[in-house]
Amino acid sequence: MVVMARALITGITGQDGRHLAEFLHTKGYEVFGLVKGQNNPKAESIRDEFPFVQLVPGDLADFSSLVSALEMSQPDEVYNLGAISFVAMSFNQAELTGNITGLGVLRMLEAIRLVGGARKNPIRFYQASSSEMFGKVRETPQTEMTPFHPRSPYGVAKVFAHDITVNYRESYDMFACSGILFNHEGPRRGLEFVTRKITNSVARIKLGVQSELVLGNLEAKRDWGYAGDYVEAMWMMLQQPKPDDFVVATGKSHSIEQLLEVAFAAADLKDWRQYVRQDQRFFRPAEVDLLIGDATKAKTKLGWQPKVGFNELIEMMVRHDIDYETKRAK
Ligand code: GDR
Repeated sequence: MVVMARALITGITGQDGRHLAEFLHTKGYEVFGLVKGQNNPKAESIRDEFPFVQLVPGDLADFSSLVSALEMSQPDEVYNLGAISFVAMSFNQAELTGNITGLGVLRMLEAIRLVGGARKNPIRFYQASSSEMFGKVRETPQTEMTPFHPRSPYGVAKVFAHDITVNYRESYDMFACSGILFNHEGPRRGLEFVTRKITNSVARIKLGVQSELVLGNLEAKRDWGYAGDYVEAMWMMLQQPKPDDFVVATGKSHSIEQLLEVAFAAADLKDWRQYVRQDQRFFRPAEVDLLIGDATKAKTKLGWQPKVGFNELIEMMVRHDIDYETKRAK
């Protein structure tokens, strides 16, 4: 009898949770997804889109719910993608961000120690670490060895989460890995993030239902890759003989202005400047100016490579948003 591997994903309703659930399903996994709240509309959409996912109730703010979720799903692998993930929001809801994005990881590690301790095969744990931990960067490009200097409550919480994951690996010999993922995008990205905000607005401007696009800092530079490529790296990390941390990035950086250039051109709209206005309300109290990752370790040890380039990614998102907005207008 073939025994299917079992995976529990927190953050299943987010962009990465959806990509990872799909990916693990194609690999033959039994996929469980942690969902919080009562009558959660996002959980409903997971039921509709991914009927193979078994939803398990629980919340990263509630330790005993995590213990129950682990007992119920009996996972071989846990992917912790759940977080307050919007950097701008973390400035207004700093305590909540610390509790979910930071302490939530400690609760999950403790729950795994408690439930997984008696198992023959230890539960393998993946933590979604972030390039936001590098913040005011100490060196360029950033590697696994670059010191952290976070610039937001989100970044600070992710540093705690990263360090506690390393600490549990070293203290309790847990199979715990962190993927330090740089920005990763795609049509499933939430509308609050700058790539999707831009590609969706481009689509709406093209269709004549929006006239301007209001943004914050246009000078920030990010290393943007495709989310579908990045979830494969998460899985690869948990298949290694030993747990470790890996940077996952494309090694190429672009400014928001370059992003605007490519996105407007993808819809045959000339001169993005005539549509874009800047407003103080979208600037952050502290900014991360430049991120560019060096994924040499992931390439050599995991055999991972990004497949989708920057222009291709943005063009894919604009195409998707034109279809999406056309259907919505009907
Ligand atoms: P980021 O992503 O903060 O890098 O974190 P986001 O897309 O929100 O911002 C990228 C850059 O764009 C600038 N910007 C704006 N951003 C938004 N959202 N809206 C605007 O109107 C706007 N105008 C300019 C921002 O100032 C910033 O410099 C993402 C998240 O997914 C994190 O959870 C993840 O950890 C990191 O990527 C890697």
